[in-house]
Amino acid sequence: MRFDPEAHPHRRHNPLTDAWALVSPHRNQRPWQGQREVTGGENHPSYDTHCYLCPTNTRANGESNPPYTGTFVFTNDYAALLSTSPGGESAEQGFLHAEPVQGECRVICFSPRHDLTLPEMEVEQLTKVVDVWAEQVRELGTQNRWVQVFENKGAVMGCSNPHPHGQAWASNFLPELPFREEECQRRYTEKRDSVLLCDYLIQERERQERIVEENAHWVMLVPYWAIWPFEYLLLPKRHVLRLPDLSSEERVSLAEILKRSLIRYDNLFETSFPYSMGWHGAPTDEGNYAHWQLHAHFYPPLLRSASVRKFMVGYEMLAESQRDLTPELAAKRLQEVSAVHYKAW
Ligand code: H2U
Ligand code: ZN
Repeated sequence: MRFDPEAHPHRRHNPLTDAWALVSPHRNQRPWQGQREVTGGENHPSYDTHCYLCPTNTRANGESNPPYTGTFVFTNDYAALLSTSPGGESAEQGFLHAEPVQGECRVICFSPRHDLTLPEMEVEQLTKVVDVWAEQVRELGTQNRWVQVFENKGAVMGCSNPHPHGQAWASNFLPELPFREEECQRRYTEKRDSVLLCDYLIQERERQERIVEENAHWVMLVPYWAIWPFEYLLLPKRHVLRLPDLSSEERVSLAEILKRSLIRYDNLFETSFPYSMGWHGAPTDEGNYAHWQLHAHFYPPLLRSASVRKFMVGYEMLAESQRDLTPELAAKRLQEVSAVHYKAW
């Protein structure tokens, strides 16, 4: 019998983090009798008096939101990182090792509309979200080494409020995962004198099978090494270090590919598709980061329906990530669904 990656167990390498994932395509027909998430409650009003993100409402710290009409950014009232926290030497006693850190956390409201998720927004409004992401990276990056822009969407992902919003957490250190991406991309460039994710995109564009959306400036694909069932990797077609470096044309084109790709997510199970997404650009200190390529990750937990999710438990927690559905089949399903939102059918 000859090894066939479409049928036989194998491991795939993630060159961006130097991690491995087990793929078990032969298990695809495994029966499921586990938990079903309760969905529903998807029809929200356009304004909610009890929402702490809606315009003019009062937040936990007693402040009122302005009557904003576009995007709105404020400092997280429960910030995980503080700019005023003391610095100094690390505290080290044998195995007990702690390092002081500083930073800042902000909340980014995408629009005044309580009910309008990214895929349902007009490209023009979505471009404003892109602009605010870029602006936060530029602004917070002047004082911090890393600015993590992200969105938690859906209660399944622990999102506390359906009002569409993201966050930016800035820190004076490189967090764990960006640190690994930094090392892998740097090593690749030292060895080959080219950029890891630019070279990866060349190979994916030759093969086409994992590409879900492509336009003038961007490609959305299911990476070969994906660990979440319908994971996306979003890449610019040119070499770009950070969000603020994007031209206005590239920002509109980014809004367009985001809209189409996220509509495909929603259409997959005809539900507002939950995920955690976030941007990885070059660190924002003075170093040379020519080996970096800007990209975004989308990690959605849903697997089989609006109520059946993948859990990263057992083998994943104790050994390594594992999946049954191959990234190729996931890409195929995303390619096959409509790019017109199901609510507009
Ligand atoms: P999620 O994106 O995970 O739902 O988090 C929303 C953030 O909003 C969360 O970090 C903050 C929480 O600390 N928040 C405020 O800053 N003010 C509030 O009045 C409530 C929640
Ligand atoms: Zn709201």
